[in-house]
Amino acid sequence: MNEQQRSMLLQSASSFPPPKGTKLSYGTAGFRADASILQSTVFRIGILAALRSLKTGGAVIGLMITASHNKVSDNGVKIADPSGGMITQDWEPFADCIANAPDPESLVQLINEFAKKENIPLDGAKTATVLLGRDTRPSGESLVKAAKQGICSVVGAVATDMGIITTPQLHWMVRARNKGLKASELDYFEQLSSSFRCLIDLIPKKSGDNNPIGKLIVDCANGVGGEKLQVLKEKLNGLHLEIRNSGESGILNEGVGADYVQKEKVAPQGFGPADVGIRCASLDGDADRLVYFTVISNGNNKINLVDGDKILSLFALFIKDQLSILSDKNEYQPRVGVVQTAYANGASTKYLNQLGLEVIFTPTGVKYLHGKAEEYDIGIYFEANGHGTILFSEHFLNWLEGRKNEPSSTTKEKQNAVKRLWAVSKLINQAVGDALSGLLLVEAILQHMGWSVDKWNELYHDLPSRQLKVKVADRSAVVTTYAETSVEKPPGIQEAINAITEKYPEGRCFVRPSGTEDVVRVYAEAKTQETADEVAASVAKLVDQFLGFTAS
Ligand code: G16
Repeated sequence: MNEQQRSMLLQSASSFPPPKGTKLSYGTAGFRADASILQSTVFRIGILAALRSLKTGGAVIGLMITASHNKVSDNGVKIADPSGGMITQDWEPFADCIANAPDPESLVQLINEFAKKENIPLDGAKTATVLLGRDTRPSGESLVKAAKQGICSVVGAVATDMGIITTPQLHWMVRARNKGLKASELDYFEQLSSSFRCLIDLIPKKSGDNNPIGKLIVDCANGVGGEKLQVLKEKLNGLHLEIRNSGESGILNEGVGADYVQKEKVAPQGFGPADVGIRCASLDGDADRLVYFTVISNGNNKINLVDGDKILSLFALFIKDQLSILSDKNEYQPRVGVVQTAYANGASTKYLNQLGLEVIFTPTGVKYLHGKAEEYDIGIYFEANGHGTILFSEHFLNWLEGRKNEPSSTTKEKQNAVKRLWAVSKLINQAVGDALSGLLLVEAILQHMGWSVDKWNELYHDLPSRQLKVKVADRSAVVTTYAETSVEKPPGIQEAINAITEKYPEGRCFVRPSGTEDVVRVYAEAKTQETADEVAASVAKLVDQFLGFTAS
């Protein structure tokens, strides 16, 4: 590192002292904490983003300021790699180190050592480019400024602020920029709307039957999704859409949004008896999660939840149907893989297995699921919380392209299946789970099938489940294994969990530390709702006994 670089870093770092007495770590989806303590972390991650760009030969890197589903007073920062996916996990320890460096001198020393080890040129000969985005949190503006200062304290680095956008839009733009494709926000909307229209146009229409599945109402969590969905709505006339909780009044993620709806299994604010029988969906605060639901009549705000597992099942079924139209014994058979986590409802896994699909499990976090899904020709991944997408390999897309140009000897049905799969690959975000593109794909498939939300929900019946959060003294004391289905530490807790669950028919339960909130999560399934609640409550008590503030 030359003297100019060193003094630039030292000078700017002196304006961003780290918070005292707090140790931050790069969690499930980046750093998250109360926004008031994040200035220094975001500044330092700005530096990291610029280094990552230099390391990858000047490729565009994304930096998103968001705390997604967390409460409005929180914020966070995460990095998108040149592929548009999450930053390589190899860099997470460095992120932790620089976030916690106690003073500018030690920060610069860490950067210098890392740059040497990774052969990152810090002489200004190369340009680094970082795209910035933020969600609607009030703290976002000043955190973006901190990120820009971090980026610009690396010689030759340029920050481009994309303003308020959804997290998946930023990931999409990074991927598109690095592939030399059209990458503006307008291009994003154009790609989604044109591929959606293509799927709708391929549905054999019965006369006078324009959108047989009726209206959709979308809860936008009082976040960024409302404004963006409005843009899509204006571009699409095949979609009968009503937007609610778009943020004019109401607080981000408070009593609204995908996380609330999925965890509490109740209707979000602004929904009620008048909505019974209507298909409803919910996004989260930065529009990377999607769940569907219907309001139950006289149900005291209760809902029928159609979660990420059901979205996954619908997508898998559709893809499988299209592939079977194309299938030819002597031809290439694409490998389809389905990726879930321990939160996947047992009934969904059984259903997917029955479809003949290969189901793989990873720990929680898109960074794990995405990587696994990439190993397939078509990798479909979803978390039960509504975070997921479908990935298509280059190899598969090339094959599809070849089929597109096949002579007219192939049947119309086959030609249409090719066009449908091609349109899905354009519609569904290839960089990360995206509630807006996921929603359009769900709507297109339901219209294609002529299915109501109830018919879709009947694909299988969820095993009753319950999720709880437990506040503990130190959540990092919980260490899990086997894709988070078993606890290694503290010793003895897994045996105690087993002793509880084996008392209940079809009982299953696991605990894991959250990577986005300061809690330990408990998930339980059992034959009835009552027993699932019982298992969850007993295990939550156990977690408190082992790890709670009063535990010795
Ligand atoms: C993030 C991750 C998801 C994960 C969720 C909850 O979602 O992207 O993969 O499922 O956090 O993680 P945890 O249980 O560790 O708190 P989001 O929507 O908050 O970005």
